[in-house]
Amino acid sequence: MTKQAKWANMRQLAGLLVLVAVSGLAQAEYKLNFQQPATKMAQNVYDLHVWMMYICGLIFVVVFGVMFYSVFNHRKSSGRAAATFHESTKVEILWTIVPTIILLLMAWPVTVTLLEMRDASNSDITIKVTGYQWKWSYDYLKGEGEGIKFMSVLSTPQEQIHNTAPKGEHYLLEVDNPVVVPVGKKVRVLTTASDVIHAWFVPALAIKQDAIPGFIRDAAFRPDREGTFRGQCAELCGKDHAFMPIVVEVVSQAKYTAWVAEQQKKMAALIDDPNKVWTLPELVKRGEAVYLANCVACHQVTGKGLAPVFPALDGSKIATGPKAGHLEIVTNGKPGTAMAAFGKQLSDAELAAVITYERNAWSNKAGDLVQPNEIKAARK
Ligand SMILES: [Cu+2]
Repeated sequence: MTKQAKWANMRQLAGLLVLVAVSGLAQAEYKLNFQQPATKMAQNVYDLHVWMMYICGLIFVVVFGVMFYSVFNHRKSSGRAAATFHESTKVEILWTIVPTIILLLMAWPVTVTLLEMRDASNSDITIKVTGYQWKWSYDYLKGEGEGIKFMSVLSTPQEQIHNTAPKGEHYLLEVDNPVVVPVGKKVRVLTTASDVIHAWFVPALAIKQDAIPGFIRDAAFRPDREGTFRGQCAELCGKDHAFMPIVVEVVSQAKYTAWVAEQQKKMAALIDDPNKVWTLPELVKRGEAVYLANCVACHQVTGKGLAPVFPALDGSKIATGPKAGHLEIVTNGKPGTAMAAFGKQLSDAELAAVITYERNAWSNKAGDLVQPNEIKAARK
């Protein structure tokens, strides 16, 4: 390549880079900083971040200032000869002490904040957060709202995900059932998981806590303003890691009390009469809803699955074979695969409904049904 051609190439490349940078700026509403904090702790974290940026900025300016000054003023063409000094005790002491002081200036406020963050004692409300592939469940264990329990699943429509509809404002950051907490109250969250490691991460509350199967970790926050705060799972947890967002709604005390009453009514209505004998259409209808909330991510709406990892249910040996085998795999999962043990997540009626649905949906025509009491008996 000639020198000229090389230059032309370089110019083209530079032009392209500028274009990419400018279009990026124009496209995204540029957010350079953290989310607005919603707790005192989040404010502390925010301030620490700013403090660190000042220190780093100062170091940057001083180091590069000295470097460029030296490069320019001590250049060969102005007739400077190289100095030949070494082993200066003064300099060595200085370059040990100065960084130590800088590190202390950074470490001290960080340690204070971290210690405060770890304090989850004397909470008003305790919520257990369980990560599943790929959704969250919330159990209100203590305080106002005790006993409330629900699953929180991504509510972004499939059409938006598959680009057949324009994307909404809170694309992939919206759920069917948000966590609701009252403003000004200390909330302790206990995190755990039922399959793999997840992490409960809500930036505006300054919480990022791993949810580990077999372990309970805790964190706490006291929201100081009302609002809706969004987060995501922050631990790579499998195929739909990006599809298990977190939404926390901070409301006034009065609204919270109303929400608790409403939830408790809903929970009471959800308790199925254990002696009820269900009909096939009833089970299929309920089962479809359970399927859409729990199974669709892997086995797909069409029941065709995603080969080779997620097997098809449409026409499958298990979904059209003997009931016992079907019941076993849905309730206890299949070790070593992504198939979870739904016995831990769903009620007897939900399991009966979803199994009945799978046996009678698509081209499956088993024609039989599973009653909740059969699930109950199989659980023992
Ligand atoms: Cu996850």
